[in-house]
Amino acid sequence: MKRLRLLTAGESHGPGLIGVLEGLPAGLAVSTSQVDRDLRRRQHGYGSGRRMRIERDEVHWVAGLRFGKTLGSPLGWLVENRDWPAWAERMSLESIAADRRPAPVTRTRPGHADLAGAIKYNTGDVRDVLERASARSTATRTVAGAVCRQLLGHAGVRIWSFVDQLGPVRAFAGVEDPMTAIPDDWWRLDLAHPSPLRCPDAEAETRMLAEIDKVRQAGDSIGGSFVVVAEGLPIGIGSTSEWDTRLDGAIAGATMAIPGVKGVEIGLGFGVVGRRGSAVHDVVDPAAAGWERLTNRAGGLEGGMTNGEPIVVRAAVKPVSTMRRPLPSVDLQGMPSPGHIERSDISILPRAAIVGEVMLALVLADELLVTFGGDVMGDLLAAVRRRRRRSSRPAP
Ligand code: EPS
Repeated sequence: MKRLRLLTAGESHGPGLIGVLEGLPAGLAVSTSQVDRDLRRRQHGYGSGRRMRIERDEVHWVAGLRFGKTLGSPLGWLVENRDWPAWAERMSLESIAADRRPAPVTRTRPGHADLAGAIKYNTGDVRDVLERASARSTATRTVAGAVCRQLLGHAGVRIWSFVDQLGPVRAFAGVEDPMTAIPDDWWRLDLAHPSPLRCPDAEAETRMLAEIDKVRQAGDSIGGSFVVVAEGLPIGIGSTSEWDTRLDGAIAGATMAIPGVKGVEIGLGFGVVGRRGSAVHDVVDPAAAGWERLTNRAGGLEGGMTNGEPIVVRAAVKPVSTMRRPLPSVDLQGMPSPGHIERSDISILPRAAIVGEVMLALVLADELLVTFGGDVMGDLLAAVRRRRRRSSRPAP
């Protein structure tokens, strides 16, 4: 990110997670209940493990706010781990006697950070690595993204997401653009009453739920994909001027940095392979009052800039690498041994999609601030309004 800086810290089974977000303008009204709502949304979903029944994530502000508004100083917060008392000895931050320390985790899980991390940090206890590699860290990212979502909301931008595939089950199979099949107010429904997997195709969702049950019985795990959408951005956010000013690059990088994500598509993504140009590019609707397109295969981005259409990002999520029936593996001595078993999730799709929303919110808030600047919210919003006026289509 170029204007915002985010630092987070916290082990999965430590006392809590902290975060600092620097670079926000002053005067942004921050709704704590909306941040807590995003934290709750990140915890919702069928296929989660027992940990999600223990945690009730909520934000505790520490810095950067006065009377509910940002001061322009760094925003700081804490999210407590309710599970901490159960781990206080095993994860003691202070030195403790060797005979009170738990046996080290020495078996490594294929697909997890275990082996590479143990070699990198020269540790004989994989727990030293897996604690920070855990997707628990996304809880504190969610606070930062939830604040950025509120900033974007003031500028008329809405971000939402849905699960579009779980294992072999694809939502809206055979529909050229699934976005055309989703009811306009689905995002509102999802905010108020999310379905178990946050999939807008009810028939596909029923089959996805059955798939999770089958996978659970087999002691296995399952991946899939989610889609994140951002609507209402002014035209021309991002720029063609250099490789690192292109907005699609920043979005892909931030989405790829979500634990478990192995692929990112914008718009048609890999769907452009094998099509002719006439079946890829989006024609401006001659009958529209603005610059709207007849299709949105570019996913809202051309030349690394927003074109006024919704940004549509799809991410491929691998199956969780902790499995009740572990794969053959090795321990840190190199001896054959099944992978380590920890309490875990079977599918993280509906929750990963919320992390997709917050990562997109972070990148878009950053780009908005880079484009329009502003020490105070009023200046930022005035600049956004000016750009919107300049982007209206001249009458014929
Ligand atoms: C995770 C394993 C599980 C998940 C965790 C990520 O935790 P535990 O080991 O305590 O059962 O629940 O995710 C969260 C705690 C969270 O808040 O998302 C892992 O190994 O990555």
